[in-house]
Amino acid sequence: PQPRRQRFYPSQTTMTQRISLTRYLVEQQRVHGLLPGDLRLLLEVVARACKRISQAVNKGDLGDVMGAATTENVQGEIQKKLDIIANEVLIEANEWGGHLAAMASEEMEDIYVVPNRFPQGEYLLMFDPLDGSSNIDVNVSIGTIFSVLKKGHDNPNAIEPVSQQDFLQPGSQQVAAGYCVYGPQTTLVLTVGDGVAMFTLDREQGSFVLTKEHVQIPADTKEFSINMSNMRHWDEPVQRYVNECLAGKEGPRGKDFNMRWVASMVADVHRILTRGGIFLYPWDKREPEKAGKLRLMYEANPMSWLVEQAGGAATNGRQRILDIQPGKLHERVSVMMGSKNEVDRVTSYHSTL
Ligand code: AHM
Ligand code: MG
Repeated sequence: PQPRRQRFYPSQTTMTQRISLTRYLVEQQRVHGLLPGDLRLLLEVVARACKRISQAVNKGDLGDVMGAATTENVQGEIQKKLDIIANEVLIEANEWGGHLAAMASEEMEDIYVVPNRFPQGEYLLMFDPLDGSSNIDVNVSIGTIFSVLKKGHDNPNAIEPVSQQDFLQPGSQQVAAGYCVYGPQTTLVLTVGDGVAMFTLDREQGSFVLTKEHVQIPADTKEFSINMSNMRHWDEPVQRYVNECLAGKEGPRGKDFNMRWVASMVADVHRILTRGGIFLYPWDKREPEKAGKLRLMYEANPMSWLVEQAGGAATNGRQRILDIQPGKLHERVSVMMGSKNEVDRVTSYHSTL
């Protein structure tokens, strides 16, 4: 493999050598040819929107941003005010730049086609504007997740107007994916297919600064992340996997495991990208027709690509998530992702049934 490029980090260099998100993206475009100009613009605009969302999140009770709205989203969940604000910020920031054909969001039933008064581009942007909404009012980390596809990837000559059908591409077709976690720090995490990079928001400068590159998830871990209160509803392979973790040193795994559950996928996956671990939100028996809780296209796919780009794995127990052909925009999926050896193990338990 090619030797990795070396970078300077703030701790080793002067402030003037810090690498901004803009510079990182320009280098990806110029040096690696990975990033068409329009895609670079798109990512800068998403980052700018995340800064605005971060500001709103930080205001908390000082702004009119806390608590429930009076509306329900397409999933039948009561929306929080911040869900709506974050959705609007992302749409307003992205609709005029000429880089997008349409957007789709957890908070909107149908796709949002770029209005006629603006030029239309070739990209499709999907997002969960504010993931982990139940944490907003208790001042715990939340985040924005996004995924970028190209319109008509399988039919570049298509001239039909953009439709939901254009979005129904497997995650392996993503051209960029990332999330922004609003925690003790605001951190933007990004992949364009050349590994995973992390950028910390410098509030004084108002810009994202590169703080980690070539992120790698260790293949082994002693930490799992799952909502244990649902244990009795899981199917047998997931019960077996978690029971073996719980059995610790004396059990078949021969080691003690730790458990963490933030109830924000963004925060849980951020921990896994930082120090390893496995995250599971499996199918369960209560609503057997539902494939899982999390949404495939704007939650599982972008997170799966980031995790794979960092050397981890992501499956639904039976199949690589990125290979799933979506049938509808708000499709749900069972999720197991993180340290490769653990994901491989729980996936293998599904095939031995
Ligand atoms: P949301 O998109 O409505 O916020 O729901 C998704 C969230 C994930 O971030 C998190 O992993 C999960 O739901 C938490 O679920 P639970 O309430 O079962 O702990
Ligand atoms: Mg969500």
